[in-house]
Amino acid sequence: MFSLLFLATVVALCVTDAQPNEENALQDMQKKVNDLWLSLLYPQLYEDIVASNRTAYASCLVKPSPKVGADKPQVTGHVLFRQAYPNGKLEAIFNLDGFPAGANLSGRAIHIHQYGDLSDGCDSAGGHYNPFKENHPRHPGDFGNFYSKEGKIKKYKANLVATLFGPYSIIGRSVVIHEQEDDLGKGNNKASLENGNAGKRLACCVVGTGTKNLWERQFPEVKEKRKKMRISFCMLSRVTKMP
Ligand SMILES: [Cu+2]
Ligand SMILES: [Zn+2]
Repeated sequence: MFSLLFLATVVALCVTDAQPNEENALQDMQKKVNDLWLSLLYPQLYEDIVASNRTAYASCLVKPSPKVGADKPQVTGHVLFRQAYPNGKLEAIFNLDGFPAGANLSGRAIHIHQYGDLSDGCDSAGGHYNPFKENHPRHPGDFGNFYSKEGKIKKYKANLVATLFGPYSIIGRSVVIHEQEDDLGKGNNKASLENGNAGKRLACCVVGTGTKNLWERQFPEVKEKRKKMRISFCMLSRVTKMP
């Protein structure tokens, strides 16, 4: 199987010097190579992607870490992913509940961690998923800080670096929700460059392939919130521009 993949890749590389008028043929060839890789390595995922208009979906059912005491927030919910195949950027919906009610001025870090092993709660998920041996916060699953409102986090993010496709796919890895804010590598210590000093792992889940159903159910809500925020921002900037 790998010799076939190698051959297909070599064929694709041979045509990378193509002239502009051969661009369509080149794109077609790249698409075929991508299809071949995916259909051979992940046949079920490939079938799902083709069946859902060449868009991949993944979902992660968040549960509190059993190692977190009852005095800490018991976080539940979903992290959902969508990505157009083969060149689309990853989008995500973070829909979480169980944070303390009331305004929370401090953020909570969310990351992709290396392993999908939750046998010892979220602690067995390993460190940050770091395929390119970079410092934090340049790991593909460093999603930054999230702020809860009335105990909930509802957030849509687009243009993420992590991917559902290829050798660096996050499928089978875990999402971890932390107790504290991510210092984004500015903490002046070793841990800051590894994990952002984000503290305890409150909750986590393993990313698995999914259908469009959950995404389509939850997306209108986060999209509506985004639209409202954009309108308020536009109104505010108009007010501040007034003489
Ligand atoms: Cu983390
Ligand atoms: Zn990181």
